[in-house]
Amino acid sequence: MPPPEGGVPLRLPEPFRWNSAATTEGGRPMKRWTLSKKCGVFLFCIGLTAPLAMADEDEQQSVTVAFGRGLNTAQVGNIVNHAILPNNIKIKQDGVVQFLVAGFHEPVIFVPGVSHDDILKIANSGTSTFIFDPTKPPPPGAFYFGINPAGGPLNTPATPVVPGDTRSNAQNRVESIGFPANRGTGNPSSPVAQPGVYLVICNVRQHFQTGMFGFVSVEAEGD
Ligand SMILES: [Cu+2]
Repeated sequence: MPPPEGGVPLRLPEPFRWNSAATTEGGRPMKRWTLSKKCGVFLFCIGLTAPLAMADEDEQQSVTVAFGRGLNTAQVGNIVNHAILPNNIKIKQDGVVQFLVAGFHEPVIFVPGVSHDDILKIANSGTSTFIFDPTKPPPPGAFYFGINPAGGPLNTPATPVVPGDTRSNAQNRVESIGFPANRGTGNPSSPVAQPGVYLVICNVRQHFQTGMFGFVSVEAEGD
């Protein structure tokens, strides 16, 4: 049934019927198509802008960070892969940072007040693979001490596809670090994250020395 003169069709028009017989019934079906196209474009635009607006909020509460630039990073001296991206992370208290650890890396995060120079002095005073032994308790000032990338004492073996492929899921993993306003439970438990700037390093000595570090700025909720 055609809509009242000058009115809008009560039924939602079917968007892709413009090539059907209905299009030959005078001009009105064409108007239907035009209207449905406008509706479609409008809804499409809402679809595009709504997630962007929400992402703006989400970025402050959940941030994904590349910890290593690619999976196959076990080669000594491959400084291309000694990267934290982005390396200047902002998050609200109670937020979480997901480090996508790709390769032989170990994230360590220090409380505000521990500086890059403090750690560089320690790093330059030794020569072993790690700055802080991953099989020992966390170093002073550590807010978070990452998972041993060698897979612990069992040294989880790689699952090579081709000879020389050293990838394994002991090295390639997600480490999810919360910055809560209240202490959590568990072992290790989540310590309270006071607002401030937290230094993030890779505990592999050479990686840190070649620039694998960054910062997480934790803002108080409401700021
Ligand atoms: Cu590293």
